[in-house]
Amino acid sequence: MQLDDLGEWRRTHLSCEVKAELAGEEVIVMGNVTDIRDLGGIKFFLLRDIGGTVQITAPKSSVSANVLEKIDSLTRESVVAVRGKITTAKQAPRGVEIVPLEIKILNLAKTPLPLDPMGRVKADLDTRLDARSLDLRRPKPAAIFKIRHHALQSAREFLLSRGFMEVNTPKIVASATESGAALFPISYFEREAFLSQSPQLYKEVLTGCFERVFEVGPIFRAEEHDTSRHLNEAISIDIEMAFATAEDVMCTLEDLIVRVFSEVKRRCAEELKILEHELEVPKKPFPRLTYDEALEELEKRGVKVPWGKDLPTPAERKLGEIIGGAYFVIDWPTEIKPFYIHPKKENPKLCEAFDLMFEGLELASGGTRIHREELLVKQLKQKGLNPRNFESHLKNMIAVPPHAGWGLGLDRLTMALTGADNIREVVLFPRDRRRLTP
Ligand code: AMO
Repeated sequence: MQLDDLGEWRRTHLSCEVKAELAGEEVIVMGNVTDIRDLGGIKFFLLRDIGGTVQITAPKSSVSANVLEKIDSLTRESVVAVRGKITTAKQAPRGVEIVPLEIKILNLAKTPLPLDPMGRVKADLDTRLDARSLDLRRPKPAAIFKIRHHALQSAREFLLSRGFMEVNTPKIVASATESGAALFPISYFEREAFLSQSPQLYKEVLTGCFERVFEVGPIFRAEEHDTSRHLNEAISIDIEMAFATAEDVMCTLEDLIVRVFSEVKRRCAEELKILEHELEVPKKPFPRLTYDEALEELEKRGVKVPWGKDLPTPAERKLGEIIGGAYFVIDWPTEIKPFYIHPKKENPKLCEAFDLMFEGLELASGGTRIHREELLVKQLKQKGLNPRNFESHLKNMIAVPPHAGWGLGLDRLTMALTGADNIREVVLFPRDRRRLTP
């Protein structure tokens, strides 16, 4: 069939702007065809655009043969432009419909569709991710990404209001920063390079120039595990702040979390309703639990974690059940935190690191950093790392002020905001052990 071009046509109204008060007006709407019905004497379809849906009603007695022919050839999700008259109609959604004078078919969807775009027929996550462009037209996934957008926007607004400057650091790097996570090697001309695990070292150096910086960017982790909370490419909101300690940046993080939760609750009430998710804004101050206290609480409930080990996922979940909501775990053993974290003065076995947890899910981690070269070199050696591999970084740590910061996973934050139980639900095109497309 011959498809139409946009030509001179431009949209005059979004579906949500088509209102009963405008009855009699001629409009042009554009969007996707959802439901199509033929009741003999009358044909209907619903047109969906970014503003919602509007009913297009074609009584056989009053529309042209060409319009009827075009409606007959429509398939669900095809893209159309409709020029027509607004008419009031009691039986139509919102009491209003458009009677078409002319229809352009701009693209025709092939049938059968790999998914039901209305979301009435359930589909498994893999099928949905394979047809993600269709999946994202469904109400629930669409609601998740609107919430994610508003979360990121309000986080940005918050950081800007606190005097942070947004920066971009390289994602092609020469060495590791996060000892626990493996690197993805890439070939970089005649050398080997890696995808960045974190903007850590760059953001630290930048405190010496701009004092308060933040970055929203991808982090790459070559972790093999297949879990509902890890991806191989994630987005992190990183901050670094001069003349500050872990406690200072924990307060910044608390304020940011409260702001983001409140803003999402205010701006996304409709999306939260679609997701049937009751969002509770955490109260400040968030509880601060030392690593030792966390271990004690767990042991009381029969979960034993040997001192000096990271909390495994089941222990994190248990702790989430005990404490609930948002809380910090502070004063971690130095040996399990990265080399750049400052050991505690009074007890160097512990360090000034923290994790922000939300109901058993780690949302962020951070701490006070080492800003003096001698201690940094000592700490690298103690961790079994070769200071020579960090030469260019050490050279750039020129008279850097005392500083602290954190990295907050945007994907995990979105899980907390939407109630999603799998990180893949909140990432447009997730990258995991098995998935490299679409
Ligand atoms: P960390 O490695 O804890 O710390 O990462 C910070 C936050 O990023 C998110 N995150 C992930 N999300 C999904 N999949 C993953 N594989 C993944 N890895 C990390 C988590 C985590 O809390 N440089 C430090 C931060 C700092 O100290 O400033 C760092 O990268 O939400």
